Amino acid sequence: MKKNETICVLGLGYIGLPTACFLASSGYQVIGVDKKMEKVKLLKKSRLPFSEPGLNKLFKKARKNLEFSLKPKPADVFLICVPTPLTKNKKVDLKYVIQAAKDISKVIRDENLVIIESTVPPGTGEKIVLPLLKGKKYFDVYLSHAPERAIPGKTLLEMVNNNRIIGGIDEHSVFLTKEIYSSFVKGKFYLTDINTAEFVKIIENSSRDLNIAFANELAKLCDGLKINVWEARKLANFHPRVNILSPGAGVGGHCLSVDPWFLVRGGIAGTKMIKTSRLINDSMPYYVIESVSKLLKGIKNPKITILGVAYKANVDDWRETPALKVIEIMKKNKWQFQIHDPYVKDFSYEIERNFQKAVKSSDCLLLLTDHNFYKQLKPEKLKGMRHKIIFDSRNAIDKEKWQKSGFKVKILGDGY
Ligand code: SAJ
Repeated sequence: MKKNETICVLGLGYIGLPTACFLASSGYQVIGVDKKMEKVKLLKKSRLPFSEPGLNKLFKKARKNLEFSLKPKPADVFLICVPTPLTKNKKVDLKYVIQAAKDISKVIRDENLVIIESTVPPGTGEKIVLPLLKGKKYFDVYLSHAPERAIPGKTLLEMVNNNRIIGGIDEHSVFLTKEIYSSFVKGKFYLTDINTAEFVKIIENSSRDLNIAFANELAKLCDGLKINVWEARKLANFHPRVNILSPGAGVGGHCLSVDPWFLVRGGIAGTKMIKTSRLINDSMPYYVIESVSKLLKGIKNPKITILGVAYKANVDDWRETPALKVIEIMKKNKWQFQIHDPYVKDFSYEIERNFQKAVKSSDCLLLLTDHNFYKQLKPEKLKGMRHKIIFDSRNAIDKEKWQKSGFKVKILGDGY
């Protein structure tokens, strides 16, 4: 594939847009496609729809080889980076992938390459996407899956340095795909068939979800045993073959809380362990609220200040954030609440940016996301709270320091 050839990237989200930028800055002509008119308008004006470290600079470098459109145009390569959400019944909803394949089929030509980056259940490429691309036409289509492993907050760095799996419907599909990613990826490439690549992506995320579920189970266990899970975990992790992850208010983001479900009803055996892990992680908002209730005993019409609604530290992404479940339960309990987050924009609820205003007349701070901003708080400087109580679901604060400032402090899993 020569660098002056054209690549059409469908879906300009957290993965699609940086990938389009990397390809354009490596010399490919890139057409970025998104169904959202607002996003396309913004990008045409050279403005970014979300923030990610380094993206501004990369976008500027890539801009001369980048154009934006609402529909795919004829190209040499098509990259599908659209979301794969869950239905209400926790089944994969492939409507965006299917629509992308249909849109591509209108402009595809003989010997074009289609790469699926979206996370999809095994078999999707071969059984669903390929027939849609070919339709009734008899020509050659190359098709592969090249799952992305970059982590939000470090997307650009990891897109370049992570090792990559590429699986294709045939060897030539794999060969062409590797050539394209080689233009900016410094990590190693591991090559396989398309079904295996689809499966590998999902088991990576399921494995992390499973390990977080274990940590969450330990946190719940420790609360009855007067053992601090954070200390216990630290000590256990000194073992050379143990790596226990961190408990928290739940697992958010568009990957870990979604992808494992793609496997739950799969195969002959089904997957009890993966499903149980999902249920444990989804139970954490309830557990957090139960613990906060104990702290609020005797306080009528409590007012809570939520600290952090991003799905994880130091990002503005709130997709599938467990904070939404926490808020839903608080509303059922008829608790009043205010929300503070230094990063998140356009949330489902109002966010108070001014920290002092957000804590004013509050009875309890509920730390859900361990943004650095909260780690650096000085408890002695907090003014105007009605009761000085804090629940920290991420072990972000120094318990002793806050206690010295008169706070009643509970850290998730601290044994009490
Ligand atoms: N979390 C914990 N405890 C931990 C680690 C994470 O509760 O010890 C929570 C976070 O707070 C967050 C959620 O899990 O709510 C997910 O965060 P994350 O940082 O573990 O992962 P993501 O969703 O940002 O990115 C994952 C990554 N997958 C793996 O590490 C196996 C990333 O490499 C993938 O590219 C990404 O999913 C994706 O797009 O699939």
